[in-house]
Amino acid sequence: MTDFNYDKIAPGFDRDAVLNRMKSQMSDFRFSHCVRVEKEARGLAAENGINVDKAGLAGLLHDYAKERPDSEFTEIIKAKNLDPELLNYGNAIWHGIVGAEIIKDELNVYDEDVLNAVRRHTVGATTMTGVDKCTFIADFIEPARDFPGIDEARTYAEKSLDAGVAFELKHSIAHLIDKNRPIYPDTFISYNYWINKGEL
Ligand code: DGI
Ligand code: FE
Ligand code: FE
Repeated sequence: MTDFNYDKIAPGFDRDAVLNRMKSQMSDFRFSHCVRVEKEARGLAAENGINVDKAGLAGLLHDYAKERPDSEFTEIIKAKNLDPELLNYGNAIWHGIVGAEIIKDELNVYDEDVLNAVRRHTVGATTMTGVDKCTFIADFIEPARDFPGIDEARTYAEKSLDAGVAFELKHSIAHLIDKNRPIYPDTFISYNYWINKGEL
């Protein structure tokens, strides 16, 4: 597809080298998911007048740390004095919020728009930039996603990014409750904010 222009956002960023690095440290499924999310995020950004390269880079890197061991995340939470409350959760929450720190340290990507989109890609936030929204939604609706509700998710994402975010939060919380899984408080805070916007 289009040329990637990540060097402007993260000077020295070598996409091919990062792809090889990702391929060597995650499952084939996860790797191809990341590449699909990159493409989906770029498409959503283009349709909505948002910085395509920032959305693409965040999409590519969003699950960069997902397959790291728990011990690596807990060490970083302590070493970087991140919110100790994080220690009560697990990989599902850590791979975005703590994963952004790993991306900074290993890939020298310091663009806060990209890092915030990675941090927010699982639980959302009340204040979300266009890049955050594209990354969040692209992760949910990339072409290989198939679950009850995916058609609705894609329809809402087409309607508006805000509707796509609201639907995704509603769907994710309902799914977690159905599976008896704990819910990170920020996920509820995000849900309350986006559902009140009345886009659904
Ligand atoms: O990393 P992905 O699988 O591509 O997608 P994701 O980062 O959106 O979600 C990762 C997992 O986290 C998924 O199984 C759903 C779960 N999750 C989302 N919000 C919460 C959550 N898990 C907990 N425990 N609490 C949450 O609030
Ligand atoms: Fe993720
Ligand atoms: Fe993902």
